[in-house]
Amino acid sequence: AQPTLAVVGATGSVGTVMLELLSSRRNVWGEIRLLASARSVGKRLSCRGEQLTVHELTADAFDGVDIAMFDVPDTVSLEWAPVAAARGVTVVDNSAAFRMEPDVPLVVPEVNKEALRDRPRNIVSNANCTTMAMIMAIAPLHREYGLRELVIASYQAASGAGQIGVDTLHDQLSKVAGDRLLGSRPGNVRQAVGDDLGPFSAPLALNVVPWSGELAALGWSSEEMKLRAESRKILGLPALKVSATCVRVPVVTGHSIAVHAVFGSEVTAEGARQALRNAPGVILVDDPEAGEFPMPIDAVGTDPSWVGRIRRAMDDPRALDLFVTGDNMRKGAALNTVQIAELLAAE
Ligand code: 2RA
Repeated sequence: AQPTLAVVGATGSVGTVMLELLSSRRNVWGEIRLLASARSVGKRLSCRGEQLTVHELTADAFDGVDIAMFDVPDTVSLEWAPVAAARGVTVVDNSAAFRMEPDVPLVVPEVNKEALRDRPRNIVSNANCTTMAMIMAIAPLHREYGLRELVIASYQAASGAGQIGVDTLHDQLSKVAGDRLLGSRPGNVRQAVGDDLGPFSAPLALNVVPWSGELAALGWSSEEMKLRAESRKILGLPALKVSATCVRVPVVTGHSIAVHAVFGSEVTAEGARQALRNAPGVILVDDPEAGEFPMPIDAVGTDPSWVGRIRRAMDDPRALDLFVTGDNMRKGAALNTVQIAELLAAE
């Protein structure tokens, strides 16, 4: 019999993409059960061409479920993933709640699917969307040249902060549209945008905001710390040097990352391109003269990480500079979760 899948957080923005993917990918599932908080109960959502009713997230709702994909806040995952796991459900969790637990694998199928084998808590974690886009490009280069260090700047889209992030960006854009003096005098963009900053710490329209997540140790943001810790865990490089600066930009969907990667052996730009051409889940877009480079407006709605602007560093023959863009809602969240669930289903 085909396995039963639960989607926990089915009404959220990532949940919505999960249902789209379940409808468009090869169908490996028997029943698909949609679960969410009490306020969404009774909503009808379309999946695989059928209308499914959303049920309340309760312990009994996991009866008969084989695999559950969770996209809920960390606190909800912390409470409910162990409840499901204790009932024999294998949980694939997209929150940060379990990612760094030593007995929970953090899996990107194209990079470390062997980590799936060892899951004593019946929980598997999905990486942060920024880590995900970057790691797809970096893992094949690591296999080729042996990674030593990453220096990264991210350009993160509003949808990484949820639908509220997208709504806030569009509201702000309509407030600033048409006034050509905005952005050429101190404070006038703040004034036009007003006090409603939504999930961001400053106006996002006509601006970039060098902050994402919460304050962590020594002035680093939680997002920057996640990039470091998750890259180390996924690549199995516990001493990898990682310095990240995470920045929110006025883009709807598509996280981009500028990467300076230092390796153990000498690199060439063409060797790197060849490694990336052969890598699953990666698309090479690297013809700057023709205006071809990775950008969110092109990568949105697609599955792979788009990689380009590949250069050997001018001052270090063992370092590459490159630019990556990936759809943070798909591979960055829903798609990777679905891919892991499909691997579990095949077991
Ligand atoms: C963000 N990576 O972009 C975080 C969470 N999805 O805000």
